[in-house]
Amino acid sequence: MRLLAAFALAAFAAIAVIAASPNQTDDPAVSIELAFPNLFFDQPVFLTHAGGDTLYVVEQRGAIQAMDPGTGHVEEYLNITDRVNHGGSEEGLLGLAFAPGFADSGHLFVYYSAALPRRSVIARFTASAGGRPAPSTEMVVLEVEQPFRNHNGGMIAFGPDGMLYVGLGDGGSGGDPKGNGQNRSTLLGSILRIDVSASTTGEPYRVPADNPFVSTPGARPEIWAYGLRNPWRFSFDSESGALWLADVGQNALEEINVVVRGANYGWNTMEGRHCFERPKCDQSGLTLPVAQYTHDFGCSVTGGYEYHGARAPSLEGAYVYADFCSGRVWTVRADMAEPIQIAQEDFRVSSFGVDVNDELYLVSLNGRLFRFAADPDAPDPTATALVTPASTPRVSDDGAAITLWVIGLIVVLAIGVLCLALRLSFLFESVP
Ligand SMILES: [Ca+2]
Repeated sequence: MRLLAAFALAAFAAIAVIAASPNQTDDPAVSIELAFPNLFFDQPVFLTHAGGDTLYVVEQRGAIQAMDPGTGHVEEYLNITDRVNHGGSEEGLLGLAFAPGFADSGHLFVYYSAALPRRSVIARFTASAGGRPAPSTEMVVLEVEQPFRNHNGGMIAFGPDGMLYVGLGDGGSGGDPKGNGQNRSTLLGSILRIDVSASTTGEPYRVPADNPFVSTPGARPEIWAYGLRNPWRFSFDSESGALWLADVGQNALEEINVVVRGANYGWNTMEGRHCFERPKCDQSGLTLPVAQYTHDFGCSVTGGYEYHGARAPSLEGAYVYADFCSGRVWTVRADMAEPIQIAQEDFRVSSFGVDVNDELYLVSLNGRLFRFAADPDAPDPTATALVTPASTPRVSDDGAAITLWVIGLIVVLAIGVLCLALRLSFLFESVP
């Protein structure tokens, strides 16, 4: 009887050990932390780098702050509040892209809203060697008149091909009343692709000869892709070159798209994968989003980046994006599996941005910068080999499981030996 109780106890101990072993699931175990607890910015809407460690934070009112992430030292890099119109909540200084040859040329490009007339401006500034760009170095590259104050787009980025890509919304109001999304004779509602490598005042940009609509009658040759409502952030994957784009929806659906040359992303024939304001529509020739979510989960998508940082190895290769209103953060992978929610934050994600090492930051409109908390299982970021494929099992979890099993086995054996010793002592005591 006593032996039976001992084995029952041993079995219970073994079950307890199994229950305590780490949960082996595919859910990315990530958390998000404040990156620079002492730093506040004034309505930041973007973050980028210029090929070095310095982070450049774009403030919507019309300023760019340069920050040393090692010391936290911040100084104003450029201030063009005198020409930026921040009248509407979606207007302001919205985009920044350093030229591929910035170290030599000192060229950086910005996207901002201007007034009288209401328009979007893409302009070049030139920094002095190792210094800052003077506001007087501005050279306007492109101006696009804006009929309304909302849906300005605002992202600019250089592709792996060295061309400058520009995101423009449908011109605003609601529902695209002028039909700009499907109209290729306007630059609105499109991603543009222009060559600014040899910009001069007389010829501020060139249209690349391999743009998709250079021979299409009535179409603007700058257009690379169209049918967009309000592309709020796009990015090129630093490894594959894929162009990921988030398109803000009207009243129902938010979209993630992978943009390819010449494609029509559907607005305002469709919102997401559904016909817009009508039960049926002609979907021929339209490219549907690779992911979408309804307004049960948020209200305005903020596009991010395909993750190649060191702090959250389980996210390697996943495209990270968020909702501005709900604070939900998701990932979706290029193999088009369903998105996974990885976090829900209580701040408004105005943008994402990456540093020179491809580490990802979340930019909060309330002035703070966030990032993924360092994974304790991640390789030492100072080591040379940083690649941890997402499919690789986390070694320390397996190690912990094995350790717990060994401890469990030792407990069971010890109890067994104890019982045997007690049983034997009874036998010896009963001998006269
Ligand atoms: Ca669409």
